[in-house]
Amino acid sequence: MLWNLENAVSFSPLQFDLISNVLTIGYAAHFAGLAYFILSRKNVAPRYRAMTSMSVVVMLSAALLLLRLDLSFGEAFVYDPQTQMYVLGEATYSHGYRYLNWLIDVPLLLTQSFFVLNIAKRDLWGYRFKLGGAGALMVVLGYVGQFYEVVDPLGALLWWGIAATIPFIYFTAIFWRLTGESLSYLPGQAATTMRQIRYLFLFSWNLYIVAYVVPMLGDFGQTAEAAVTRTYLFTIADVLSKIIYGILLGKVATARSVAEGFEVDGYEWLKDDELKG
Ligand code: RET
Repeated sequence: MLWNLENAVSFSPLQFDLISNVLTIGYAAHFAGLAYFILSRKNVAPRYRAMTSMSVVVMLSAALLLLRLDLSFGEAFVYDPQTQMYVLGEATYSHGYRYLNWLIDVPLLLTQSFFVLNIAKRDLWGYRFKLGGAGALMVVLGYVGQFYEVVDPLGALLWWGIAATIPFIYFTAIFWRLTGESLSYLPGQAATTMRQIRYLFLFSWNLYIVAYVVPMLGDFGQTAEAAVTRTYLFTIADVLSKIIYGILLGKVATARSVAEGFEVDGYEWLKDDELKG
């Protein structure tokens, strides 16, 4: 059947709770992130506020879609007292909601960084188009592939995965170059944070690939344990690539704002940068 791994296995109460709990943490964290980004808007100069707005949009779409995912999990599986397991009831569960969330968030996350980088105005739309387009293409290919995770995990899933890797490498190379160039012109603290963002980006975005290949891992790949494992990996990747990434980009924007003479309460210490930078 073309459906997700979860539907092909049954869960012990512990496994059911582990998945349901981490899905709950997932959307709760994004709602918390939503509050944080709304409240911290004032910590950046007006020219960087569109970047914070993008974090707000990312948080809201992720929180709602992850909530939908959590509800879908709860609806799909029912407790069977006979076997003492959670088994598929009248509905099925779809991991696909994740990918639909990525379709919104991936292009936003990739182009959001442009606000704190110095990119010539005439190049801006070109980069938006390349990164946003390649990001969306990667998600669509991955989305199609994930339908094959039960019928043909190593064949079809792998091929869609390889296809998705091409746009992934393309936009990662551009992102790496643009953010790398920024290390020479960003003021002290902003450059330090940008260095962290680059490695966070590499780590967290690659974690999605690790989660994606879990169903391919031989016998283990098709078990309830594998379903638990990949849900945790996806959630960790979500928190790192959206919430922590957004917080760090905000730090870069605050450091730039202060270096440019904008007064931010509580961040006066960043002013030293101006002298160094
Ligand atoms: C897939 C398929 C296998 C190949 C590659 C993939 C990459 C996925 C990535 C997803 C990032 C998602 C983010 C979501 C935020 O909401 C599709 C798993 C390369 C990098 C950042």
